[in-house]
Amino acid sequence: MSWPVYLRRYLSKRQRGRLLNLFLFALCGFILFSLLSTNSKSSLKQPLTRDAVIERGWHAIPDYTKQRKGPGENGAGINLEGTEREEADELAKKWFMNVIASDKISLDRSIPDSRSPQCKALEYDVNKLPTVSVVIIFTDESFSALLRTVHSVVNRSPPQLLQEIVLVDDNSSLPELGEKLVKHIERFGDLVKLIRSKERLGLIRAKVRGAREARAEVLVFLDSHCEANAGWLEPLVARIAESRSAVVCPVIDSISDTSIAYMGGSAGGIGTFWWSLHYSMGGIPPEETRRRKNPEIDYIRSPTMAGGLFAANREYFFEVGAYDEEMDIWGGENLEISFRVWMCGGSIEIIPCSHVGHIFRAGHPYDMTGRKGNKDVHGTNSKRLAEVWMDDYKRLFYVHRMGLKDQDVGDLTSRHELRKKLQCKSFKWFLDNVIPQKFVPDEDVFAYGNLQTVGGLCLDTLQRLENKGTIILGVYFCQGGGSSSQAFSFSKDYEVRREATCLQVDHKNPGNPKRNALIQPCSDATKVQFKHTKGGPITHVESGLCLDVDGVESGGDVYFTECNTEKATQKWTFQKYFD
Ligand code: LR7
Ligand code: MN
Repeated sequence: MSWPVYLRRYLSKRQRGRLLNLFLFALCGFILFSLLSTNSKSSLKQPLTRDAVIERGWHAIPDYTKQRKGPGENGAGINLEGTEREEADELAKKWFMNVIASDKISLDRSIPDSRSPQCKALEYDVNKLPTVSVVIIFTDESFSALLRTVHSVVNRSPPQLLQEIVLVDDNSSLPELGEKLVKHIERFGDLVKLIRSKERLGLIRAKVRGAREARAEVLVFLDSHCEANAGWLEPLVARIAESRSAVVCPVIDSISDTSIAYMGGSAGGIGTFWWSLHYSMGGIPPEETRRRKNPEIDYIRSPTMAGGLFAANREYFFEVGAYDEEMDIWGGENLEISFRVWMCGGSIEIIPCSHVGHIFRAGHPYDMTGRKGNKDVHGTNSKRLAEVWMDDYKRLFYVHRMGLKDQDVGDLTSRHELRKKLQCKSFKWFLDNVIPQKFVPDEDVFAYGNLQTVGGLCLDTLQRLENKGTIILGVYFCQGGGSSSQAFSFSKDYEVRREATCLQVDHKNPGNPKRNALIQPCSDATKVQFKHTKGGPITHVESGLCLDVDGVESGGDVYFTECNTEKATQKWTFQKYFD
């Protein structure tokens, strides 16, 4: 190295060496310092406090102790009139919600606190709880609904807990979700991050994308049309701090799609499923009621979750397999994560003290077509989950979705490997231990399959919608294999039933020689029982009447009437009998 002449003149060689060392030392220090400071900024070890947000003039959190006035305040709905109403009705065809009403309501509106008094009385040491990344995914969401979700999270989360909100834009095309959105979220500073996807991911991959971006210890997922309620976050995080493998859901309050009114509810049920692999809700089973000492506060073990709103330890979420990223657009991932978490050693729980509102929409305001023009993303996603997680019980899914049996749904190797790596338990274990009340139509029954009488006719729901209440049964030409509208069981409780509906004799017009054969929701309290042996009559125990039919030509409805052993139309045979 050559030193400038004037330095050589005044400093000895040793002094020059010392100066060089000093300079290098300072340089290293400076580099180290800059590295550390940018790092701490991106990992946000110190969450941006609410005071800091307010101080910088970004977002003023309203004082909810003061009464607020304005449309929609205190969770009120908006009733539009005249042309505005007509316009809203027209727009609802596209949005499946009242966007005009939503736009009228403050993004910071007040909503009624839907917690029980016991929940309100709980105290949490937020400085000791882990921090949270809230991931909100959206595609072409209504601007006001999306931002009300963001504002509600900022306004109702303890600043010590909320490290960041990660917005994942799943390739929206609405202009207001472009620059206008960027400008709007500037008021939140570093608290809100926005990720844009250049290609449509679908909600499953979008959630994983957001989760990968998240930095806090706990992940919370929300749909983009929610409102977080008072004290929503603390009990979720506290439960995860207590049990790392607990995947926890708030109670989902409902926000009206027509008026945007916020309607609080209480934790009255658990998540279950249909064999068609749709989500459903059920009552809290008696064993669970016995286990929970404090019904207002204690978590509820739930076999499944609805899908959109939940929290998990971020590392655990990835350890247990995040999501199947080959699932497309919408559907199935909620049951997949539910079965998987339980079978692989974790739990799905509902936390009664945490409430979040969600706008329930009757349709999807976005294109539901998946890759390669797939018009049945729920079906193909569900087949992936059935093949990987349900063992032989997938047969019950195919009863409903025969057409999917030969459908290619892509490679499943990595998901099978995941199940092996985590040494997950069987689906039978899940049924026996997590949801023992679930009726398995071809186990614990005397007989199962279609129920045939003379002339190649089978008992049939005739596609009448049994989930809408009671329907009258009929017959149709037998469909061979397992057609869902012809699948019946003769249960060990002597009921003739389907998944959740049971055969019953119409009690109206008792004088009528032909009484309607109904199918209605089964009841544990009052079981409607029948006598039957192979090739014999289906006899209603209480009335002694027998199942009969006049034929497809005469309308096809079946009925109960006086028993007559001579009549061929009173002889019935199930497809399969078990000993
Ligand atoms: O391609 C898409 N990309 C997206 O980012 C499709 C959707 N999305 C976004 C969308 O903007 C929204 O924020 O994903 C979110 C969920 O879509 P919704 O609101 O149309 O779905 P949903 O509320 O009808 O559906 C429920 O089931 C889904 C099954 O895949 C997901 O799990 C949803 O998160 C889930 N929502 C809830 O569970 C909310 C509570 C419902 C109850 C009870
Ligand atoms: Mn939703």
